[in-house]
Amino acid sequence: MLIKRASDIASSEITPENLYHNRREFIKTASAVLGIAAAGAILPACTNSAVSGMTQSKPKGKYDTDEKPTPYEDVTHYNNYYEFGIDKADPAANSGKFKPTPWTVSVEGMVKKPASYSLDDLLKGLTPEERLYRMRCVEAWSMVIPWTGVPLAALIAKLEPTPAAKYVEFKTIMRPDEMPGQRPSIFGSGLHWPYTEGLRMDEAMNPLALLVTGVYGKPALAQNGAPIRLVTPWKYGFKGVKSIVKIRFTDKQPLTAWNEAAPQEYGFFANVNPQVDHPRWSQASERRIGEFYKRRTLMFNGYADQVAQMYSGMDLRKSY
Ligand SMILES: Nc1nc2c(c(=O)[nH]1)N[C@H]1C(S)=C(S)[C@@H](COP(=O)(O)O)O[C@H]1N2
Ligand SMILES: [Mo]
Repeated sequence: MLIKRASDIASSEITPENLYHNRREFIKTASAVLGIAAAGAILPACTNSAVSGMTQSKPKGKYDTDEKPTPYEDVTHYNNYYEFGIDKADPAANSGKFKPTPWTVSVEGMVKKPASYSLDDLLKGLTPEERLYRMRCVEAWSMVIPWTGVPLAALIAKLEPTPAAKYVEFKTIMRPDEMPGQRPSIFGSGLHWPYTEGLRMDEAMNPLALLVTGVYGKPALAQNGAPIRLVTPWKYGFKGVKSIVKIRFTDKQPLTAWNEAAPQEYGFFANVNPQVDHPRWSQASERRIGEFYKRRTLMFNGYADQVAQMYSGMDLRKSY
């Protein structure tokens, strides 16, 4: 079921000229894996591969899935992180100069403890929780990733937003010297930097919202968003903003990077919803990385019991 037709979107709005150098590879990959004719538009893409790797041996967390983790090699070599380039291999290949330490996070806006925190100070007193989450990316590929991190709710409780705060906004670091994708270039991604994401306060307080510092029990690598990134497993992958340096509490819905770049395609909520298609492809099924047959996509990525009540009374076709 289409909520918006592809023809409603002027391709000039969503397809920066400069993306064409990668268009052939995009089309090859997208049409091979999805069976569609990719239109050369920008996609917040993840990718597909079948490489064997480590298995998970951590104690089971409260919300862990029983599904088999995606190999470490895939989790760390097939990434989406446009600051390092728009190909899936770019983040691993181009992040060698990136330094995740020292790290400072600025907490701003409607909050009782605004300050510039070192990462250690920011996370001081919070309980690390190890969980295995399924992450679903927007173009019907999915991975199962054993993340390590702290619940976002615990950090928010510690920072004490004021009652006026209705949303929390996150921003990625600006470091054009270390992040080639942030430099002015005809090969740019079409996104405006810094990468921005946001959650409504109740979403941010949901126990599934995680600030990730590790992957497979090791510190997260640059390509996975080191030293700290967001993971919201009931939402599409692009909500998971990487290398966060700014957390701002606000009463207005933040303008997020993908929503700004292609509003008809990427909404603020981005909840996984098999009934609401992306304008250019179905979101009813997905291909787990390393698997051949597609699976039926579950409402809220299988986490409806934990998150559905937050959206009761909302029209999820409009609030996509
Ligand atoms: N700063 C920043 N964060 C980002 C992105 C990005 O380009 N820049 N890509 C998003 C998208 S589209 C996805 S699918 C996930 C991918 O996370 P992973 O590479 O750890 O699987 O990161 C998200 N976070
Ligand atoms: Mo994505």
